[in-house]
Amino acid sequence: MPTDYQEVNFDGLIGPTHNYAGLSAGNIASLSNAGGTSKPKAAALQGLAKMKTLMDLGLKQAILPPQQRPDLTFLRNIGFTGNNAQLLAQAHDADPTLLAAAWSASSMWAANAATVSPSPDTKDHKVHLTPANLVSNLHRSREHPTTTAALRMIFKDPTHFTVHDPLPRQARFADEGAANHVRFAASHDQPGVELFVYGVDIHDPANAARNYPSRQTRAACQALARTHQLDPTRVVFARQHPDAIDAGVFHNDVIATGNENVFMYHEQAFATSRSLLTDLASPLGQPLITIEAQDSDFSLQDAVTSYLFNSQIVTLPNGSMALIAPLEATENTRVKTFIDKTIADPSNPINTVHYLDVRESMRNGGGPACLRLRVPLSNNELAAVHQGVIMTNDLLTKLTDFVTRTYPDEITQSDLLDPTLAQSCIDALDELTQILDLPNLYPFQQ
Ligand code: SUG
Repeated sequence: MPTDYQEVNFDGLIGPTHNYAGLSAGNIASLSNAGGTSKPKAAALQGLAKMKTLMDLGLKQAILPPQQRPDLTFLRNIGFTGNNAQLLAQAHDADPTLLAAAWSASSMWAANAATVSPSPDTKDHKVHLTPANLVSNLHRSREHPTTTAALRMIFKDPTHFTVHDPLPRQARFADEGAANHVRFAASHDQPGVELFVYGVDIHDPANAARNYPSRQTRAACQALARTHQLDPTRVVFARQHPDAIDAGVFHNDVIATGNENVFMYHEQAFATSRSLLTDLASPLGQPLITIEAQDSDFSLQDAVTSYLFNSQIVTLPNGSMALIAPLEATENTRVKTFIDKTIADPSNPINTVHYLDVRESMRNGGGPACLRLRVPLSNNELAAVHQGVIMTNDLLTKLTDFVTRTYPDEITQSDLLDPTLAQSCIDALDELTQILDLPNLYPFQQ
């Protein structure tokens, strides 16, 4: 099925400071693995292996760089002082979660980097990208400046791309990026219908989640639809079910996903599932192919532990679709049965499943789909992207060597006090910007 249009997956390269600090309320994996020993080298190699799997399936793959961590400027901004050893020790003594926030490698979850509207959907026919402000969590709220800088270097050509400023950095506009956004279309090159999912609406505070924070606001979704110049008749806003958030569904991509005309979700994902399907299908001009998991198939808890809905659904060059699922999905018999049934069912185009080991990321609540930002691009647009981040076998070899040489094998929470580790992580990033040809990306290079 040759086409001059494709979805390109930009995966976050897992950074050398990947660690388990329990920083994300409402993210059960993050909380339950807090204080564990992480394996940054293995983590990054798992991420690269995932990219290779997608390339080997004939798909276009690209990469987003990690952030400058530890973020010592942040620690100085909040009043810690001295040489780097003293700075880290002071932060730890005041509040270990502040120290951990400075070290977090959370930018690996590229689905939270930005929201993307491709050119068939926008009034000016440009690709619009808005970096997410991620204000709901301290450690993530530090990502947007470098994310914005990186996206502006990668999507530099103004004839094809607009990289907006992040939305106002305030709770009312809390935005977590593409993790709460699904685009449907008859095929990637056709005008789409964009679904924006939120957990909070200040004008409708009833029925909010009670146990865990809701991260995405309706106001943020509406602002994105406006700035991206979307046709209002082809935009749908839906609210997450509060019970889902309270079961650990901190982003919609933990409970629902879609690709082209396929929509896979759990029946308890949304506050209004039934009308949602009609709302999406009518502007699309054709019914969606729905794959609904009912509570009798498996529970919200099963969805959260297995991360099935954080699979990527990808369109293969032959037009069929594949599910790129986390290995954890095989460990729950109810979920595995559901996958087997879905693959065997001729009424949907998903014919194959690939189970990937991204366990290091999964232990912080990030599955295959969290690790990537989808950017549907025409061949012309793809040619205008900064080519240093487009994955090739040569770049994969270079990055594998780079990670193997420069990343620590393990990090425990006490390692976050080590100024030598801090320096070696930052030195590694200097080399990375040469490999990706992104000079002066990081604050320490300016
Ligand atoms: O924001 N975990 C991330 C996981 C993000 C997953 N992304 C998507 N679902 N798209 C988060 O909660 C944990 C960090 C720690 O605890 O060390 C963390 O930030």
